Amino acid sequence: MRTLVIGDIHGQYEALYSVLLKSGFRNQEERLIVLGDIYDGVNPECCIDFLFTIKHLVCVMGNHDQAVMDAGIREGISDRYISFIDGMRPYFEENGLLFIHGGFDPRKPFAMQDIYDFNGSRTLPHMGWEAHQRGEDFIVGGFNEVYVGHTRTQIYGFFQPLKLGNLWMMDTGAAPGCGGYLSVMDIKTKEFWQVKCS
Ligand SMILES: [Mn+2]
Repeated sequence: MRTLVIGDIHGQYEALYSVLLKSGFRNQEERLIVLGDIYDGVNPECCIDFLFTIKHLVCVMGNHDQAVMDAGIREGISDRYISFIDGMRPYFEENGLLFIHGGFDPRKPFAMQDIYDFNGSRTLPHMGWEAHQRGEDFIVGGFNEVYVGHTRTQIYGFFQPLKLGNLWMMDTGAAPGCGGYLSVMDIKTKEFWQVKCS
């Protein structure tokens, strides 16, 4: 059974549907890990309805999803979407792999950091990119691999999932107006599929 990881969806329902189709994802057998920022953009509720059809689904909370929970704008949003967002995890860890929306600060104890660090931090990509610039391999301690969204690969000039040591950046700019792609990747083989977003 494959496990695929997908970057920030930002309400891009057509891209979500298309990229999973492209990847050959089987929604009753295979697993999808979503890195957050689902409830945003034009069609967030269609995205969630579609995600409900996936049997093995893991979602981590993005800052945009968190904002829905925080801002009191939950009025007018159906209960099933609210409980979906409410059920998103701060992060997901399995077999030495960490899936988290923003990241965390590796210079501070993991246990001292909260949901706002997990979904708002850009420290890991920044440290990873600086190490890359120095020609060094960036290794996030304590994990075999770390997958983040939130910080777009475009800021470093890339339009594909970006590997910086054991850090994988998966947000390739699907948000409306970013002119990037929604990307999904097989966590084992690192094969990935993309759909252009507008
Ligand atoms: Mn984000």
